[in-house]
Amino acid sequence: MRAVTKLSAAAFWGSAVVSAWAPQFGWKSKPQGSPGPSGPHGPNFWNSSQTQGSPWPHPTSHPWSPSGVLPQNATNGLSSWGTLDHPDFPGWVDGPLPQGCPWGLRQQNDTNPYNEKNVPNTGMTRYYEWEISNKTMAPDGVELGLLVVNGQFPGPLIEANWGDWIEVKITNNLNEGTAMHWHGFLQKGTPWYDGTPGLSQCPIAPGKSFTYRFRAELYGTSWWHSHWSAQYLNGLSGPIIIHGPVADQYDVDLGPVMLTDWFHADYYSLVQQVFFASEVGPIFPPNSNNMLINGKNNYDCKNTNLTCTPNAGVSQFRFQSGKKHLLRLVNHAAEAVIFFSIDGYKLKVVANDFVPIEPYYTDLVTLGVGQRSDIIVEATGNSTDAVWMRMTEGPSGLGPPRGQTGCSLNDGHGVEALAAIYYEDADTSIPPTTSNTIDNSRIYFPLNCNNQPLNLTVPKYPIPVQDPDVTLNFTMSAKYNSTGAFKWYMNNETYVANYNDPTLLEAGLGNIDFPKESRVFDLGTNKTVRIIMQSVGFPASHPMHIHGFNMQVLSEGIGTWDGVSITNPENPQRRDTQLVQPNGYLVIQIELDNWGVWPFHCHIAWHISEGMNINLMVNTPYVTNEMEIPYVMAQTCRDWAAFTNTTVVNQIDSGL
Ligand SMILES: *[C@@H]1O[C@H](CO)[C@@H](O)[C@H](O)[C@H]1NC(C)=O
Ligand SMILES: *[C@@H]1O[C@H](CO)[C@@H](O)[C@H](O)[C@H]1NC(C)=O
Ligand SMILES: *[C@@H]1O[C@H](CO)[C@@H](O)[C@H](O)[C@H]1NC(C)=O
Ligand SMILES: *[C@@H]1O[C@H](CO)[C@@H](O)[C@H](O)[C@H]1NC(C)=O
Ligand SMILES: *[C@@H]1O[C@H](CO)[C@@H](O)[C@H](O)[C@H]1NC(C)=O
Ligand SMILES: *[C@@H]1O[C@H](CO)[C@@H](O)[C@H](O)[C@H]1NC(C)=O
Ligand SMILES: *[C@@H]1O[C@H](CO)[C@@H](O)[C@H](O)[C@H]1NC(C)=O
Ligand SMILES: *[C@@H]1O[C@H](CO)[C@@H](O)[C@H](O)[C@H]1NC(C)=O
Ligand SMILES: *[C@@H]1O[C@H](CO)[C@@H](O)[C@H](O)[C@H]1NC(C)=O
Ligand SMILES: *[C@@H]1O[C@H](CO)[C@@H](O)[C@H](O)[C@H]1NC(C)=O
Ligand SMILES: *[C@@H]1O[C@H](CO)[C@@H](O)[C@H](O)[C@H]1NC(C)=O
Ligand SMILES: *[C@@H]1O[C@H](CO)[C@@H](O)[C@H](O)[C@H]1NC(C)=O
Ligand SMILES: [Cu+2]
Repeated sequence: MRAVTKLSAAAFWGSAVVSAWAPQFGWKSKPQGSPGPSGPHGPNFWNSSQTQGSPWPHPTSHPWSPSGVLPQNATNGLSSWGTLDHPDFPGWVDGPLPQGCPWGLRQQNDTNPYNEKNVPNTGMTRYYEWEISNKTMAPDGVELGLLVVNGQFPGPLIEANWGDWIEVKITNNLNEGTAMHWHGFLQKGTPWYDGTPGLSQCPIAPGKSFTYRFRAELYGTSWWHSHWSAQYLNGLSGPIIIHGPVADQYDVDLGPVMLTDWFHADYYSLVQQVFFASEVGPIFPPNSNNMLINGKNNYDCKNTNLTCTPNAGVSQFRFQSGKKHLLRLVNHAAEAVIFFSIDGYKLKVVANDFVPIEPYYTDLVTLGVGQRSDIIVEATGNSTDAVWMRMTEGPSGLGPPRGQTGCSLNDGHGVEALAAIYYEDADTSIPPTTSNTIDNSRIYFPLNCNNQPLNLTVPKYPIPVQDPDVTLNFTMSAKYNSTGAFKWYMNNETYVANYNDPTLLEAGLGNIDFPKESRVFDLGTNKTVRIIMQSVGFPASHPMHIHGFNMQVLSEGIGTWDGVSITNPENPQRRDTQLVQPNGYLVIQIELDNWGVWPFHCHIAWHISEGMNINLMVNTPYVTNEMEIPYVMAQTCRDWAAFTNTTVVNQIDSGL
């Protein structure tokens, strides 16, 4: 255990954050401009007047092309994401069917997908075979050992129609465990295929295979990722498209636009840093080094000692003039709140997570980790136009000592990723020349570390708020534990998984007397739960993600809930991930129509590592007496037990 200096919140956050907080909370702030602790980045790295005019890419002595100097297999392995060759997507997989399309006459606004009887019975299964391995790649020119599926980064697409079954056989060729989560899927009747190691299954042991089988009960855009520790941030994530009814016309489906922060380090050493960091060292918090769109970006090689090639290449997309393009935005980051825009263009938001909404226009989409937005963009330019797609996490939340702070942590070198959008007659050998149309003040901490206002987001299929059967209150807080590791707590307790003894499988055996670090909340036969969350002390925003459900988002804001206000009570926003604002509150409600044991956790990789998770046990009599767990789950545990008989697993974090 490394020794650390324990610091007050004010010292930890530095003067800038304290100043930012002073107005709301009356904290004593140091005067602006007083010398702060010297962080890992130089002073003034984020200064709006300088940054807005900064040349792109970083100045180099030779001309560059968006397609870059590295071949695709060096940056992204066997993936074709981010290249102009990448195909557009059809309205659904397979040709025309008797009723025209696989979901018949069902529309977004007249079919309740949470009632299984309404989900189309397509009779189809989509099969995938995946091999997970360890490959050296350089997504932004910096060489790194990536953990990837079938040699691809970002990982392979899962594509299916609403109502299809999906079967993914995974072979683990890493030297450690893994488990794959299908983000946003309800897993009704299949909770053991949810992919949470120590919770819904034993990890897949090295050299072993495991087959997930689950149904596409909802439709839209999502992603899959490893749920073993922070493994996914080294490459184990990829997009999911479930085709379903379209209410808002578009002409071309450009497919997934995967957005992430990027670290030039292996996840294990980053998690070590997370536990023992302080802003004044000796160990600093993991600051992201860069950002990627569909797994690509450039990097200024002078900032690293790792093997690095400048101008590796940025992602490229095609626009057809006059047409409407669907873009499926996914935040697959470890930590970043992501701000997305296209220079000078209006973005029509038509879905958040797996929930189609009444469309609204914006010029800036904000996504917390795990969130998705489907947007439609009309190509209003002329046929030779080229335009930048732009994505940033803004300035670092821990500095600089002077100047503005943002919602995420970074070293200040690669806080933005661009991708080139070319119209049909554009010269694709030269970069676009458009400039940012978003004012920097719109991405600053703390007022912007949140999703679009709830009143903008109205689901197409209305579900009113009911009086809940039970209400749970949680306080979210952070502190060092008694042995000096920084942890997140929900009501003063922190979560730890036992890889060898998954909670769901124990519950299936009727054993529900769990240790407190399993954080199981037995909801019995309650039909609805309201959860009130209050974040205190340490001002971070949290993308809270529920497995097995969409949640109604009743209210959110900075400060404390008044106990009554609900936004759009006749039809509140629903989704599977929602940001809690720094020192804010979030009130959600869930209809408990899905038996199982379901985690509800912060999706920031560090915070879930640090234990920010609770588990809801739903329909306990069914889970303990009637649930029939497939035999294969026990085999996975035997394989894991055999592996851990001979290998000591160094479980550094909560496990998830
Ligand atoms: C990339 O592809 C080229 C040509 O097919 C091949 O020569 C090269 O070895 C590949 N590089 C990697 C890193 O796989
Ligand atoms: C659903 O949307 C369609 C097309 O906008 C509209 O014609 C129909 O009336 C709507 N149905 C319901 C139940 O709102
Ligand atoms: C990946 O490969 C490197 C080099 O062989 C090894 O040190 C590392 O432990 C491997 N990681 C995993 C997760 O298999
Ligand atoms: C590279 O290594 C040198 C020598 O160890 C060190 O002084 C320098 O700070 C390093 N540069 C970066 C960008 O890490
Ligand atoms: C497109 O823009 C270019 C440059 O402004 C102009 O020269 C050209 O005439 C335009 N083409 C069309 C079809 O409007
Ligand atoms: C930002 O840069 C401008 C011009 O370079 C300078 O005048 C100003 O003081 C800087 N602001 C901060 C906060 O450093
Ligand atoms: C929506 O909420 C925002 C902030 O919460 C508020 O500023 C705005 O006035 C609201 N708009 C409507 C139409 O109620
Ligand atoms: C504190 O957290 C660290 C890191 O997860 C863990 O190894 C250690 O056991 C914890 N200490 C206590 C007393 O729980
Ligand atoms: C958590 O600990 C604080 C401080 O000891 C205490 O005031 C609070 O009541 C505790 N909360 C719960 C839910 O136990
Ligand atoms: C509802 O949930 C609460 C809180 O976990 C529990 O105490 C209660 O027994 C449950 N009620 C039923 C009917 O299961
Ligand atoms: C939960 O919080 C709400 C509002 O913050 C409060 O009215 C209620 O009494 C709390 N309930 C419990 C059980 O603590
Ligand atoms: C683990 O080792 C013990 C003692 O050597 C042995 O009895 C047991 O069968 C082993 N378990 C597995 C799953 O290999
Ligand atoms: Cu969090």
